[in-house]
Amino acid sequence: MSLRPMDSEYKRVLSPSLSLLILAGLTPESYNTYIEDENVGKLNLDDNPDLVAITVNVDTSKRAYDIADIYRRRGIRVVMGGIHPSSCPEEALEHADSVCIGEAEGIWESILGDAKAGKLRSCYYNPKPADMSLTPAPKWNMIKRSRYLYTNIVCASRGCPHICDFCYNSCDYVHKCYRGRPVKSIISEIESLGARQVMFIDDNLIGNIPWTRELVAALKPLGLTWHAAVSTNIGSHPDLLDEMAVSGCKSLFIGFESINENSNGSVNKIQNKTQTYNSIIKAIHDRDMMVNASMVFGFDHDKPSVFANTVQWLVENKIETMTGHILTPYPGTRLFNQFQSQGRITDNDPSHYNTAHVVFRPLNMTAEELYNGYLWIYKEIYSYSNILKRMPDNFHRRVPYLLFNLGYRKHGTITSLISKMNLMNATGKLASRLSYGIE
Ligand code: B12
Ligand code: SF4
Repeated sequence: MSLRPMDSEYKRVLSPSLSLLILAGLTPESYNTYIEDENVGKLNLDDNPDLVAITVNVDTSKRAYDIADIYRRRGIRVVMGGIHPSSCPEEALEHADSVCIGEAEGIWESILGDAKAGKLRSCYYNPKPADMSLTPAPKWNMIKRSRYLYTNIVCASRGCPHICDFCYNSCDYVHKCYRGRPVKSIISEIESLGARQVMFIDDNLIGNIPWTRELVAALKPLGLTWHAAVSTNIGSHPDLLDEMAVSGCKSLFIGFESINENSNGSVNKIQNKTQTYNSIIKAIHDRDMMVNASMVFGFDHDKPSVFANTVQWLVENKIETMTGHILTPYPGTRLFNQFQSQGRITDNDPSHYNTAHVVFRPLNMTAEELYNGYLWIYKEIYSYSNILKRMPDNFHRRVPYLLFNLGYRKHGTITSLISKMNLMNATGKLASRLSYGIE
C-alpha cells in the first residue's frame, strides 16, 4: 500500500485485504493455500506454489507486476484481479498469465480448475453480477490478526446506485447494480468475528433502503458499535438514521466531496445537494454519531479559495474528521476518459495515483496551488487549535473524537514501533475500549 505525505506507517496495517480472504473462502478445502501480505512483513519469494494470485490497485500495480515477473521467470503461473487489472486487463497481462475482471464469485473455481488442467485462459469475466449468496465468509484463520489494527471489517454489499465519474463504479466492467448480501449471512459473519465493534467497508451501506432497514433491524439485538459509509441521501431518511443510532452506529463516512455544487455536478455527483449538507450533519450529530467527510479538491470549478472555504465549513459544522483527496482520474473511469480525450493527463506513474499527487492539469488553479492547498488543508484541519474548535458538543463523543483526530495526525517512530512489535491489534482494542467501553 502506498502512503500519502500525511499518513503514518500504521496506515499500511490498518486492516488486511478482504479480497484475498474472500478468495481463500471460495477455494475448495482440497487446495493447500496461504496468504502473504507485504504490508505486514517480508514476502517469501522463494516458495514454489502451483499458482500465485495477486490483488492489485493502481498505486500498488508496479510492485505487483515486479512480484509477478519474479514468479513467472521461474515458470510459476500468476493470476491477477482487483480494481486495476479489471480496468486495464491488457496492461496486467504483460505480467500475468491470467486476469480476473471484476468479481471472483462464480469464476474463481473455474480459474482453479483450468489452472490444474493446464488450460488457464488469459481473461475471465462474469458478465452477470455475482450472486451475493455465493460470497463466502472471509477466511480469517489464514492470517495473523494481531498484525493489523482492525480485523473486524465486513463487506455487506457490492456496488452503488450512483455513478460518479471519478469512482471505479463508473468503469465499464462494473455491473451497475447494487446488491446487498443476505442479511442472515452478514449477521453470522459478524457473530463469528467475535467482535463488539464492526467497520462496514461497503461503498455505500444505503444503496437499497429496504435492505438497509432489514440489516439495521438485525444488528440491533447484537448490541454492537458500528461504522459505515453512506451517500448524502441519508438526509432523506431520518427514521433510518434513528434506527441506525439505536442499533449502535457511531460514525458515518460521507462523500460530500465539494461544498461547491458546480464541482459535484462536473463529475456527475448529482445526488449531492450542497444546501442540504448542514442539515444532514446536524441530523447525524443529533443522534450522537460522528461524521467523517470525504472531500475532493481540483474539480474544474474549484478555485484556490476552495481550501479556506472548506476549512471554514468543516469547523463551523464541527465535522469530526475529514479525509481529503486530490481529484484523481483512475484508469477506466469516466473521468479518466474525459481528461485523456482533453489531453489533460500529465503524469502516468501509477504509484502517483493515490489521491495525494496532481496527475492532471487543473482548470482554475495551477497544479502547485492544488498540491499545496491539499497539504495545507490537512495541516490546518488537524492543527491542535482546529481540533479544539471542532470538539463535539456532546461529551460522549469527545474521547473517540480525540482518538480519531490524533490518528489522522502524522505519527512516526512510535506507530512504526507498535507495528513492528505486533501490537497493532492490541492498540485497536485499547482505542475501542477508551472510546466505547468495548473491544
Ligand atoms: C476498504 C477500502 C480501503 C481500506 C483498505 C482496507 C484493506 N486492507 O483492503 C483503506 C481505508 C485502507 C483504503 C485505502 C485506500 N484506498 Co480504498 N477502498 C476500499 C474499498 C471501499 C473496499 C475494498 C474492499 O476490500 N472491497 C471488498 C473486496 C472483497 O472487493 P474487491 O477488492 O473488489 O475484490 C473482489 C474482486 O475485485 C475480485 N478480486 C480482487 N482481487 C483479486 C485477485 C484475484 C487473483 C482474483 C481472481 C480476483 C480478485 O474478487 C473479489 C471478490 O469478488 C474500495 C472500493 C471498493 N468497493 O472496492 C476502495 C478503493 C479500492 N480504494 C481506493 C483508493 C484510491 C484508496 C487510497 C489510495 C485512498 C487514499 N488516498 O489513501 C488508499 C490506498 C489503498 C491501497 N494502496 O491499497 C480506490 C482504488 C482505485 C483504483 N483504481 O485502484 C477504491 C476503488 C475506491 C474508489 N471508489 O475509487 N481503502
Ligand atoms: S456515491 Fe461514492 S461509491 Fe457511489 S458512485 Fe459515487 S463515489 Fe462511488
